[in-house]
Amino acid sequence: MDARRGSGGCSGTEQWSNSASVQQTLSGFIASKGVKRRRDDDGQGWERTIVHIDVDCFYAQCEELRDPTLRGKPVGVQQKFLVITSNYAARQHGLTKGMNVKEAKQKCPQLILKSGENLDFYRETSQRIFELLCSPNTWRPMLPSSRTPHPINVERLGLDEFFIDVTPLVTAYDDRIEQLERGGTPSGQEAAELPDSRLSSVCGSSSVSFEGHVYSHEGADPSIAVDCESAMGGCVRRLALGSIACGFTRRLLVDKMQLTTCGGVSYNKMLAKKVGGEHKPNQQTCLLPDRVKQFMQGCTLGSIPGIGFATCAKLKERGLASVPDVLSSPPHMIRDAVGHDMATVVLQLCNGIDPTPVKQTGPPQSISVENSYWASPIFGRDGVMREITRLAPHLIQRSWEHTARHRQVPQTFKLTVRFVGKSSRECRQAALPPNAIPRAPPASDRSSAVGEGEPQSPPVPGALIRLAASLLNKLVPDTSRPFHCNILNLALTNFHSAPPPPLTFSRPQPPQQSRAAAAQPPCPETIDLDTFDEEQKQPSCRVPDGVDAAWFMGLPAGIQAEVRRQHVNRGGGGHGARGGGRATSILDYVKRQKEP
Ligand code: TTP
Ligand code: MG
Repeated sequence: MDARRGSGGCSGTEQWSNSASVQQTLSGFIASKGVKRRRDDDGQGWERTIVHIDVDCFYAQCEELRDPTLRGKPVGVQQKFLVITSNYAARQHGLTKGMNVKEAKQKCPQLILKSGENLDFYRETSQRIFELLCSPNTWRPMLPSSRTPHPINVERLGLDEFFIDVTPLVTAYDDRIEQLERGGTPSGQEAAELPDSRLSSVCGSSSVSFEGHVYSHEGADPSIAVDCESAMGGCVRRLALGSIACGFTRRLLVDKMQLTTCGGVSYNKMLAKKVGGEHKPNQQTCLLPDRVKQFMQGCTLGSIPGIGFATCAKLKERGLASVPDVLSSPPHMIRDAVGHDMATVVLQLCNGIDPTPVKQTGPPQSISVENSYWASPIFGRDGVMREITRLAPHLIQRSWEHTARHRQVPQTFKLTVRFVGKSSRECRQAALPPNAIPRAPPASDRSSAVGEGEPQSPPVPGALIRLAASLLNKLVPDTSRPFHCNILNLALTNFHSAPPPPLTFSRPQPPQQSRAAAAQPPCPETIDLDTFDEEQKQPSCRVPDGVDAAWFMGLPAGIQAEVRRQHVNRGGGGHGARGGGRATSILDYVKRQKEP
């Protein structure tokens, strides 16, 4: 079986119209129109529509992206002596996540193993998915044509999971559908305005179409559907619309990134995440309110996101090992086990309630590189410093990427080690001295990431090494004490806004350039700001004629001063090249920012 085309799956070529086989049509859902708009949900939080996306065998799919000849073959990703994940071709042979290499090879002798020690490509792929999901352009085709795009919050969890709050999208559909319902069955013209022709079947009919699986409604059950819709204030229909949004998202990831995913749809994050794992790989599942109790009863406590290992252990000590155990116990017993606040969370989650919002993920708070040395721990100060020197280029590379993407620079360096024989990690941190992280070379010169192909390792400044050595001294003040450590982590934190990059300008373009080329910013020639005198660096409110004021005021003071000077030299605005050479091109460049 081709694992990529399971029931409810999506491929790059699948269209809305031919996915009928993966739909669940629950007849009678909206028969009772008089009550379907009621928003009374007994505190269950049915108002929202949340989609959870989990990339199938993420690292293995990344390896297939890197080397498409791997597709269809069994591929495992190895870290140390473990196969941390494998593609579904390999899982058919009985491989599981975290299996040791020896056993994996016994189960699947033809297994192709790729090293998963360097996470750079996985991180980059994750970031590309995230940026795709955050782009307003992504959601525009899904909105009814009369709507302007709403902000859709996307929260990243780890590298391959994403929560998407599609409520604004669903509300836009829902309002449009209601509007159409008030006017009766939509005419062909009105129906065409809805982005998916299937949505028109929602309007004025007695059924709701879902994409993918609907938990425990396989085969449809109209009577339950009617009860469910009448009691649940439109939630069923919103989730049906959410299932279509989920399918849209998953197809997009196949089309744009050649990645298959699993999707979960429900009215909160916990339920969406949990139900998404019901049908794997490359499928999606929706959980309706009427099946939440049944769904939760089947969950182990430890599998519920939000109930951690320590909480599970404390509950287990009191004989509470499952959701039914918790729900049938007096609340004071849960409070005694885990304290008041955690007991509230546990009871809510076991009842399928999760009010936590989908928080838009911002730039990372810290970046780090880490290695573990379980088989052969690092010995002594020299060993640690050798490893620091080996890892530091990776950290610098990631710092460059962070700065390029988020325009932020780190202020603090943190060194973390785990000593052999100790159960926890220890860390020390200090402010980064100037020049501890070298300035990134131009993008074209650093296209080869560390660890990929022939690496161009960033230089490691002595200032960074000296700082790491002083932090190591604080961690191990007794220089004569021998020690081993099995985890080493270097991190950069405390990001501040980066100063604007030095502006680059070009000489005037040759007249024969194409229109397309003319629209691009010209090819750079660096201006040395230090050649400007201090007086000229002072900002001024005067903006030369023909230059966009907001854009101009965002330029460094030295550039502003130089542009003004040229403007004055030209007598206040002509296009003649009076000063000649570089100075003339600055004004021309600035003016070109306004031209179409
Ligand atoms: P998962 O989403 O748990 O696993 P997966 O994406 O490989 O497989 P699927 O979702 O289809 O079940 O984890 C995402 C990635 O995280 C995974 O590809 C490899 C990495 N990972 C580890 O580094 N260590 C681990 O113990 C696990 C489980 C995953
Ligand atoms: Mg995954």
